[in-house]
Amino acid sequence: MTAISKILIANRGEIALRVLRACKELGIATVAVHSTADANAMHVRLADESVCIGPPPSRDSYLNIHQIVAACEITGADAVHPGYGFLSENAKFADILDAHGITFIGPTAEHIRLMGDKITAKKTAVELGIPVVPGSDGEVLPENALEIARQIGFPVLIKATAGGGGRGMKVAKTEEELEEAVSTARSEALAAFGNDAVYMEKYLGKPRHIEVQVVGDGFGNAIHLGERDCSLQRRHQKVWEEANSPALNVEQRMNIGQICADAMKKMKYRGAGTIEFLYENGEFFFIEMNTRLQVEHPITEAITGIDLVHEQIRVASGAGLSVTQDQVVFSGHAIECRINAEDPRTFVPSPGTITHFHAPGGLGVRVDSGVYAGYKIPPYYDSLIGKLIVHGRTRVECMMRLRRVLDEFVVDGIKTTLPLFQDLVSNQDIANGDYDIHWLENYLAETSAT
Ligand code: MV4
Repeated sequence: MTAISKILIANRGEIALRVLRACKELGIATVAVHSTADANAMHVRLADESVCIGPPPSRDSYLNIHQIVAACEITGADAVHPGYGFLSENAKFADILDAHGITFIGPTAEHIRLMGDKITAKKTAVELGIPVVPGSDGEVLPENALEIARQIGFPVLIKATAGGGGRGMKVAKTEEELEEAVSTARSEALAAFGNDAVYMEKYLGKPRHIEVQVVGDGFGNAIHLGERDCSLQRRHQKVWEEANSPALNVEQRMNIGQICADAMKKMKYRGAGTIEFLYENGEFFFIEMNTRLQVEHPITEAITGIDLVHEQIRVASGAGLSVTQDQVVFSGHAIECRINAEDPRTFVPSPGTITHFHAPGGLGVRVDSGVYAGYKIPPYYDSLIGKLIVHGRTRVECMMRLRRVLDEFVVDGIKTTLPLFQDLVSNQDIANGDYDIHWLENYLAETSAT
């Protein structure tokens, strides 16, 4: 056991507040770090101490490992919570903290590396008994591409091994399209990641994106906390997430959950993780694993009552999980809407000053946000300004509550994605839970004013 008494939060915005809240509840002191652009941010005001770590560009502040380590040394922080994004899946950062005797609140550097390389991640998934998308056995070279594609069967998808989040993917529908798809994917991968290695998969046409939440203690105990359906996305940015998935029944949930928990036990995974699947015609296909807390984690918290950040801090200190699988009780349905400072139709960022802000309340409502009336949103960072999480005993009750809550929410002075959710909550396909990963982009195209 390594007792944690002071946590430095290497992040900003709503997730920095989210982590601060967990630390306070656990009686752990907090250090905020911030760029010069974030001196007035809420996470800085709420933390016990704060350190300015550099100018606005992320690479000079929130991604600057040396500045963050220095901030730990100055304040005596004995652990770092990275939140999501920034350094949360940076194995070198985990190694450097380790070398300084500072606890990284996350998995081992080795597990971050393993899952960061998508070919290795997929091979590991196979070894651990997780179902994967049919595809190449490792890297595909241009000279072997046709033979491999014929074995898999068209259409195929070329993916960058260093990729993730949809960057560097190319579909080849026919043999004629293959050569160009492979060469474009390779050059895009090289430009984006400095690594031109690609692999090949059967292309799934209309899948849902369903991900399973896991937590492990690093000693061979691990549990699953059910799934989240994140199919409603635009350009690989999730917009609306729900737990449970409208597509699954209890048996399917417990089945895939158990497969994931068993896999995490085998690898002695430590920390919170998300195993991403494509789901089509009743089958799950592993695509990636994220070795961090995710933006949409609160919907899992809503249906299980388990605080994921508490669990992350516990397992980082060696204290083990607070619950066994048998003690996990799934209750009701939760939906998260991501409130972005963006035009609700074009998604063009809309930074500026928030003139009025009123967060909704009432039973089953949670708002995680780092903004307030009078706050000026800086233009340097991503446009997520808050998350609305609504819980109900059933999906129908959750949707009814969401409709009421959206009417109450006021954010003036900037454009936000709130009007989009007003539309979605009244849509028949959404009411039926009848959507896949392409639904939202098609909807936006069909309902555009022009
Ligand atoms: C796929 C796929 C279809 N078939 N793989 C995109 C992000 C990356 N994590 C994996 N992605 C996809 N992989 C096969 N074999 C379609 C996607 C995909 C997607 C996946 C999840 C959520 C949204 C998506 C949007 C477009 C494409």
